[in-house]
Amino acid sequence: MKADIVTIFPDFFRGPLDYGITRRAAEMGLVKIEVHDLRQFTHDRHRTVDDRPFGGGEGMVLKPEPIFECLEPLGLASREQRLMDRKTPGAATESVILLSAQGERFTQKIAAELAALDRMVLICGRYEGVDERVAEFLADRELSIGDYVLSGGELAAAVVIESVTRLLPGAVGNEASTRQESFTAHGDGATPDAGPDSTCGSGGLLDYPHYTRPAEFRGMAVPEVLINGNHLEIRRWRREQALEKTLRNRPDLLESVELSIDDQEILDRLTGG
Ligand code: 6GU
Repeated sequence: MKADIVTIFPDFFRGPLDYGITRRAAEMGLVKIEVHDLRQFTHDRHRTVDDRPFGGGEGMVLKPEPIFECLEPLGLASREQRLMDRKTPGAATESVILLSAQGERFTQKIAAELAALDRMVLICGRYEGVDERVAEFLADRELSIGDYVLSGGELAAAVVIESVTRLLPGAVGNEASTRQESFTAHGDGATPDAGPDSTCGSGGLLDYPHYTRPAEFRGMAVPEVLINGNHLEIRRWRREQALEKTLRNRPDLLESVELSIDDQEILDRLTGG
């Protein structure tokens, strides 16, 4: 996978992508990340990347010309071609993505879609906005990483690259571990080799709690069930804990998850129903 980042803060990315999985994946050649400095595509003495909004209003808007000119030498297929290739099995796939608070919400499902691409270009929005012609005529899609305001798309680009990179085959030591964590819904095409499993994977629920040694620490004990080694009981306990945590922290996730009769029984008990 090739990942291009378009930003006015190229130095920002020296930090977050130089550690852990992303660093290892880059060293292994699984991902090649290139950062493009938007100011290098300006032509005036002040290297202007933004301007005042037509129609008036607060703040500055990123100009379209440097962004379009930055992408031109990348040798991408046309936007029309890219959108067609996305639906053609086996076609080389590229995607140009604008990161902005106005985008579609980025999820694990979209991360899995992006992990199947040959190349993604991430354009980091800035200031109060980006000239809309970028979203309309240059980018294939617009993504946001959540319902809060960031002053730029740089952190979002790092989030997207980290979550996509760890899905590339070979990037994470134990591939089963990426399959069992929170938000990995089975059977949505995100994890083609993982069969549905009501007890082992978290299947769209939040992950169950984890413990390691010591078994007792400052009077805080690890749940007895995990120490006894009864694997059936451990599986049941973890499922129950995952359901409880999801009910408490993310009840919205329960709407779109497939629950077994046992799951429903557990939930009824937890909600006193
Ligand atoms: Cl991608 N950009 C900005 N500016 N704010 C955000 C965001 C992106 N995602 C959530 N908030």
